[in-house]
Amino acid sequence: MSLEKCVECIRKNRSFLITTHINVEGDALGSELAFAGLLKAKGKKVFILNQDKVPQEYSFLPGTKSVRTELNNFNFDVAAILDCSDLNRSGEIRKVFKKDTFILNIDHHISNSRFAQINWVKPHASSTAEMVYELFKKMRVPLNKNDAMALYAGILTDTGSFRYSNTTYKTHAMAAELLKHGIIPKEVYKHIYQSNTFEDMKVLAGMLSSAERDKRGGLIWFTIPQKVLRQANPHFDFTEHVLSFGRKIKGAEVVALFKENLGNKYQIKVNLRSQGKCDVNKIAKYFGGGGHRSASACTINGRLAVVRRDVLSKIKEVLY
Ligand SMILES: [Mn+2]
Repeated sequence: MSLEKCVECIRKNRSFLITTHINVEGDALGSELAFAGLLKAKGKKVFILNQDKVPQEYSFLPGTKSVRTELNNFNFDVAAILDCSDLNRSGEIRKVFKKDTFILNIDHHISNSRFAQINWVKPHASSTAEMVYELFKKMRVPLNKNDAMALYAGILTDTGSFRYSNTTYKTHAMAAELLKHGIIPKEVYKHIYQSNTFEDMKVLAGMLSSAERDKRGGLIWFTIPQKVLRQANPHFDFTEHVLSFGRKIKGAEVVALFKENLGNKYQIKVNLRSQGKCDVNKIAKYFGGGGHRSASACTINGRLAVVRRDVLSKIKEVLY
Protein backbone atom coordinates (compact mmCIF):
# COMPACT_ATOMS: atom_id res chain seq x y z
CA MET A 1 0.00 0.00 0.00
CA SER A 2 2.61 2.54 1.02
CA LEU A 3 4.90 1.32 -1.73
CA GLU A 4 2.24 2.38 -4.23
CA LYS A 5 1.91 5.76 -2.53
CA CYS A 6 5.65 6.13 -2.67
CA VAL A 7 5.69 5.40 -6.41
CA GLU A 8 2.86 7.86 -6.97
CA CYS A 9 4.71 10.53 -4.99
CA ILE A 10 7.80 10.05 -7.18
CA ARG A 11 5.74 10.20 -10.39
CA LYS A 12 3.88 13.36 -9.38
CA ASN A 13 6.78 15.47 -8.14
CA ARG A 14 9.80 16.96 -9.82
CA SER A 15 12.39 17.86 -7.22
CA PHE A 16 13.53 15.91 -4.17
CA LEU A 17 15.68 16.64 -1.19
CA ILE A 18 17.11 13.38 0.17
CA THR A 19 18.38 12.97 3.71
CA THR A 20 18.96 10.37 6.40
CA HIS A 21 19.91 10.00 10.07
CA ILE A 22 22.90 11.50 11.90
CA ASN A 23 26.08 9.39 12.15
CA VAL A 24 25.51 8.32 8.58
CA GLU A 25 26.63 4.76 7.75
CA GLY A 26 26.43 2.22 4.93
CA ASP A 27 22.70 1.63 4.70
CA ALA A 28 21.83 5.30 5.12
CA LEU A 29 24.30 6.45 2.50
CA GLY A 30 23.81 3.52 0.12
CA SER A 31 20.05 4.01 0.20
CA GLU A 32 20.35 7.75 -0.42
CA LEU A 33 22.72 7.31 -3.35
CA ALA A 34 20.68 4.55 -4.99
CA PHE A 35 17.43 6.45 -4.42
CA ALA A 36 19.01 9.51 -6.02
CA GLY A 37 20.02 7.30 -8.95
CA LEU A 38 16.46 6.09 -9.35
CA LEU A 39 15.05 9.61 -9.24
CA LYS A 40 17.59 10.89 -11.76
CA ALA A 41 16.73 8.02 -14.08
CA LYS A 42 13.15 9.31 -13.89
CA GLY A 43 14.33 12.82 -14.83
CA LYS A 44 13.94 14.35 -11.36
CA LYS A 45 16.04 17.00 -9.69
CA VAL A 46 17.84 15.65 -6.65
CA PHE A 47 19.85 17.05 -3.78
CA ILE A 48 21.35 14.90 -1.01
CA LEU A 49 21.74 16.80 2.24
CA ASN A 50 23.09 15.25 5.45
CA GLN A 51 24.09 16.66 8.78
CA ASP A 52 27.32 14.65 8.78
CA LYS A 53 30.06 14.33 6.21
CA VAL A 54 30.54 11.06 4.37
CA PRO A 55 32.78 8.81 6.52
CA GLN A 56 36.10 7.94 4.91
CA GLU A 57 35.29 4.22 4.55
CA TYR A 58 32.30 5.05 2.34
CA SER A 59 33.93 7.70 0.20
CA PHE A 60 34.68 5.08 -2.50
CA LEU A 61 30.96 4.92 -3.30
CA PRO A 62 30.20 6.67 -6.60
CA GLY A 63 28.28 9.89 -6.06
CA THR A 64 29.46 10.67 -2.53
CA LYS A 65 31.08 13.90 -3.77
CA SER A 66 27.61 15.26 -4.50
CA VAL A 67 26.45 14.70 -0.90
CA ARG A 68 26.16 18.12 0.78
CA THR A 69 26.05 19.30 4.36
CA GLU A 70 24.54 22.67 3.42
CA LEU A 71 21.43 23.48 1.43
CA ASN A 72 22.42 25.79 -1.42
CA ASN A 73 19.17 27.46 -2.48
CA PHE A 74 17.62 24.22 -3.60
CA ASN A 75 13.85 24.36 -3.77
CA PHE A 76 12.19 21.00 -3.52
CA ASP A 77 8.72 19.49 -3.77
CA VAL A 78 9.40 16.52 -1.51
CA ALA A 79 11.82 15.76 1.30
CA ALA A 80 12.62 12.04 1.22
CA ILE A 81 13.99 10.76 4.52
CA LEU A 82 15.62 7.35 4.33
CA ASP A 83 16.64 4.87 7.04
CA CYS A 84 15.61 7.34 9.71
CA SER A 85 13.28 6.25 12.50
CA ASP A 86 12.33 9.72 13.68
CA LEU A 87 12.54 13.31 12.43
CA ASN A 88 14.81 14.20 15.35
CA ARG A 89 17.30 11.60 14.10
CA SER A 90 17.88 13.72 10.99
CA GLY A 91 19.71 16.15 13.28
CA GLU A 92 20.16 19.70 12.01
CA ILE A 93 18.47 18.87 8.72
CA ARG A 94 15.01 19.00 10.25
CA LYS A 95 15.45 22.76 10.59
CA VAL A 96 15.33 23.02 6.80
CA PHE A 97 11.75 21.72 6.84
CA LYS A 98 8.76 23.98 7.13
CA LYS A 99 5.32 23.14 8.46
CA ASP A 100 4.03 22.41 4.98
CA THR A 101 7.07 20.46 3.75
CA PHE A 102 5.88 17.26 2.16
CA ILE A 103 7.84 14.38 3.65
CA LEU A 104 8.31 10.86 2.32
CA ASN A 105 9.54 8.42 4.96
CA ILE A 106 11.24 5.23 3.72
CA ASP A 107 12.56 3.08 6.54
CA HIS A 108 12.86 -0.38 8.07
CA HIS A 109 13.19 0.47 11.80
CA ILE A 110 10.46 -1.14 13.86
CA SER A 111 10.54 1.92 16.12
CA ASN A 112 9.76 4.31 13.23
CA SER A 113 7.47 7.07 14.50
CA ARG A 114 5.59 7.52 11.18
CA PHE A 115 6.35 11.23 11.13
CA ALA A 116 5.62 11.89 7.44
CA GLN A 117 2.75 12.38 5.00
CA ILE A 118 3.76 9.12 3.34
CA ASN A 119 5.27 6.46 5.57
CA TRP A 120 6.63 3.39 3.84
CA VAL A 121 7.95 1.43 6.80
CA LYS A 122 8.92 -2.22 6.45
CA PRO A 123 10.38 -3.63 9.67
CA HIS A 124 11.04 -7.00 8.02
CA ALA A 125 13.31 -5.54 5.37
CA SER A 126 16.97 -6.25 6.09
CA SER A 127 17.87 -2.71 5.19
CA THR A 128 16.49 0.44 3.65
CA ALA A 129 18.64 -0.47 0.65
CA GLU A 130 16.46 -3.58 0.18
CA MET A 131 13.40 -1.30 0.05
CA VAL A 132 15.02 1.04 -2.48
CA TYR A 133 15.86 -2.02 -4.56
CA GLU A 134 12.17 -2.95 -4.44
CA LEU A 135 11.36 0.52 -5.76
CA PHE A 136 13.71 0.00 -8.71
CA LYS A 137 11.83 -3.21 -9.52
CA LYS A 138 8.40 -1.73 -9.02
CA MET A 139 9.16 1.29 -11.19
CA ARG A 140 11.06 -0.82 -13.74
CA VAL A 141 14.14 1.35 -13.55
CA PRO A 142 17.21 -0.57 -14.75
CA LEU A 143 20.08 -0.66 -12.26
CA ASN A 144 23.47 0.66 -13.29
CA LYS A 145 26.76 -0.24 -11.61
CA ASN A 146 26.71 2.81 -9.33
CA ASP A 147 23.21 2.02 -8.05
CA ALA A 148 24.22 -1.61 -7.53
CA MET A 149 27.35 -0.58 -5.60
CA ALA A 150 25.36 1.73 -3.31
CA LEU A 151 22.69 -0.90 -2.66
CA TYR A 152 25.29 -3.58 -2.02
CA ALA A 153 27.04 -1.36 0.56
CA GLY A 154 23.66 -0.86 2.24
CA ILE A 155 22.73 -4.53 2.61
CA LEU A 156 26.28 -5.53 3.45
CA THR A 157 26.46 -3.18 6.43
CA ASP A 158 22.94 -3.68 7.77
CA THR A 159 23.11 -7.47 7.64
CA GLY A 160 26.55 -7.54 9.27
CA SER A 161 27.97 -8.99 6.05
CA PHE A 162 25.00 -11.34 5.60
CA ARG A 163 25.16 -12.90 9.04
CA TYR A 164 22.42 -11.23 11.12
CA SER A 165 18.97 -12.75 11.47
CA ASN A 166 17.53 -10.16 9.09
CA THR A 167 19.35 -11.95 6.25
CA THR A 168 16.86 -13.92 4.16
CA TYR A 169 16.72 -15.53 0.73
CA LYS A 170 15.48 -12.17 -0.50
CA THR A 171 18.66 -10.48 0.69
CA HIS A 172 20.81 -13.01 -1.11
CA ALA A 173 18.66 -12.93 -4.24
CA MET A 174 19.09 -9.18 -4.30
CA ALA A 175 22.84 -9.48 -3.71
CA ALA A 176 23.07 -12.02 -6.54
CA GLU A 177 21.50 -9.55 -8.93
CA LEU A 178 23.76 -6.74 -7.75
CA LEU A 179 26.81 -8.90 -8.50
CA LYS A 180 25.60 -9.27 -12.09
CA HIS A 181 26.22 -5.53 -12.39
CA GLY A 182 29.92 -5.93 -11.75
CA ILE A 183 30.12 -5.61 -7.98
CA ILE A 184 33.14 -7.40 -6.52
CA PRO A 185 32.32 -8.34 -2.90
CA LYS A 186 35.95 -8.52 -1.82
CA GLU A 187 36.62 -4.96 -2.99
CA VAL A 188 33.57 -3.46 -1.29
CA TYR A 189 34.37 -5.35 1.90
CA LYS A 190 37.96 -4.11 1.86
CA HIS A 191 36.88 -0.47 1.51
CA ILE A 192 34.36 -0.65 4.33
CA TYR A 193 35.96 -3.06 6.79
CA GLN A 194 39.66 -3.32 6.06
CA SER A 195 40.79 0.27 5.63
CA ASN A 196 41.32 1.29 9.24
CA THR A 197 44.35 3.20 10.42
CA PHE A 198 46.83 1.70 12.86
CA GLU A 199 46.12 4.52 15.37
CA ASP A 200 42.36 3.89 15.30
CA MET A 201 42.92 0.18 15.86
CA LYS A 202 45.14 0.89 18.88
CA VAL A 203 42.43 3.04 20.48
CA LEU A 204 39.87 0.36 19.65
CA ALA A 205 42.01 -2.26 21.37
CA GLY A 206 41.84 -0.16 24.54
CA MET A 207 38.05 0.02 24.31
CA LEU A 208 37.76 -3.74 23.83
CA SER A 209 39.77 -4.37 26.95
CA SER A 210 37.00 -2.72 29.00
CA ALA A 211 34.85 -5.84 28.40
CA GLU A 212 32.96 -7.28 31.37
CA ARG A 213 30.31 -9.97 31.71
CA ASP A 214 27.73 -11.10 34.21
CA LYS A 215 27.93 -14.34 36.19
CA ARG A 216 25.71 -16.27 33.80
CA GLY A 217 27.73 -15.10 30.82
CA GLY A 218 24.81 -14.03 28.64
CA LEU A 219 25.47 -10.35 29.06
CA ILE A 220 28.63 -8.60 27.89
CA TRP A 221 29.27 -4.88 28.26
CA PHE A 222 31.85 -2.27 27.44
CA THR A 223 32.41 1.11 29.04
CA ILE A 224 33.97 4.11 27.33
CA PRO A 225 34.55 7.14 29.54
CA GLN A 226 35.28 10.62 28.20
CA LYS A 227 39.03 10.32 28.67
CA VAL A 228 39.21 7.34 26.32
CA LEU A 229 36.82 8.98 23.88
CA ARG A 230 39.06 12.04 23.68
CA GLN A 231 41.92 9.94 22.31
CA ALA A 232 39.64 8.52 19.62
CA ASN A 233 39.45 9.87 16.10
CA PRO A 234 36.02 11.55 15.93
CA HIS A 235 35.62 10.39 12.33
CA PHE A 236 36.08 6.76 13.22
CA ASP A 237 32.94 4.88 14.25
CA PHE A 238 34.25 2.36 16.74
CA THR A 239 30.77 1.47 18.07
CA GLU A 240 30.11 -1.33 15.59
CA HIS A 241 33.58 -2.77 16.08
CA VAL A 242 33.16 -2.94 19.84
CA LEU A 243 29.68 -4.45 19.64
CA SER A 244 30.59 -7.09 17.09
CA PHE A 245 33.60 -8.05 19.19
CA GLY A 246 31.22 -8.68 22.10
CA ARG A 247 29.04 -10.85 19.91
CA LYS A 248 31.95 -13.13 19.09
CA ILE A 249 31.96 -14.40 22.67
CA LYS A 250 30.37 -17.80 23.20
CA GLY A 251 27.14 -17.57 25.17
CA ALA A 252 26.76 -13.80 24.68
CA GLU A 253 23.07 -13.02 24.23
CA VAL A 254 23.13 -9.27 24.76
CA VAL A 255 25.99 -6.85 24.24
CA ALA A 256 25.85 -3.33 25.65
CA LEU A 257 28.10 -0.34 25.11
CA PHE A 258 28.08 2.59 27.55
CA LYS A 259 29.66 5.80 26.37
CA GLU A 260 29.92 9.19 28.04
CA ASN A 261 29.03 12.09 25.75
CA LEU A 262 32.12 14.13 24.79
CA GLY A 263 30.38 17.41 25.54
CA ASN A 264 28.45 16.31 28.60
CA LYS A 265 29.80 13.65 30.94
CA TYR A 266 26.35 13.09 32.42
CA GLN A 267 24.74 12.10 29.17
CA ILE A 268 25.27 8.42 28.46
CA LYS A 269 24.79 6.86 25.05
CA VAL A 270 23.84 3.19 25.29
CA ASN A 271 24.05 0.85 22.29
CA LEU A 272 22.48 -2.58 22.56
CA ARG A 273 22.79 -5.72 20.46
CA SER A 274 20.99 -9.01 20.86
CA GLN A 275 21.58 -12.43 19.34
CA GLY A 276 17.83 -12.93 19.12
CA LYS A 277 16.55 -14.19 22.48
CA CYS A 278 16.10 -10.76 23.98
CA ASP A 279 14.22 -7.87 22.34
CA VAL A 280 16.58 -4.95 22.89
CA ASN A 281 14.20 -2.53 21.17
CA LYS A 282 11.97 -2.96 24.23
CA ILE A 283 14.84 -2.15 26.56
CA ALA A 284 15.91 0.93 24.58
CA LYS A 285 12.29 2.06 24.42
CA TYR A 286 11.96 1.75 28.19
CA PHE A 287 14.81 4.27 28.48
CA GLY A 288 13.42 6.59 25.80
CA GLY A 289 15.23 5.22 22.74
CA GLY A 290 14.47 2.61 20.11
CA GLY A 291 15.67 0.73 17.03
CA HIS A 292 15.31 -2.89 16.04
CA ARG A 293 14.66 -6.14 17.94
CA SER A 294 18.33 -7.05 17.70
CA ALA A 295 19.94 -3.60 17.56
CA SER A 296 18.87 -0.49 19.42
CA ALA A 297 20.12 2.55 21.28
CA CYS A 298 19.13 5.18 23.79
CA THR A 299 20.61 8.21 25.51
CA ILE A 300 20.17 8.50 29.27
CA ASN A 301 21.02 11.42 31.54
CA GLY A 302 22.97 10.53 34.65
CA ARG A 303 26.26 9.36 36.02
CA LEU A 304 27.90 6.59 33.98
CA ALA A 305 28.01 4.03 36.82
CA VAL A 306 24.36 4.65 37.75
CA VAL A 307 23.05 4.50 34.20
CA ARG A 308 25.04 1.33 33.59
CA ARG A 309 23.68 -0.33 36.74
CA ASP A 310 20.08 0.52 35.78
CA VAL A 311 20.36 -0.64 32.19
CA LEU A 312 22.18 -3.86 33.10
CA SER A 313 19.54 -4.78 35.64
CA LYS A 314 16.78 -4.10 33.11
CA ILE A 315 18.53 -6.30 30.54
CA LYS A 316 18.87 -9.13 33.08
CA GLU A 317 15.19 -8.83 33.93
CA VAL A 318 14.25 -9.29 30.25
CA LEU A 319 16.96 -11.80 29.41
CA TYR A 320 16.73 -14.29 32.29
MN1 LIG B 1 19.27 0.65 8.01
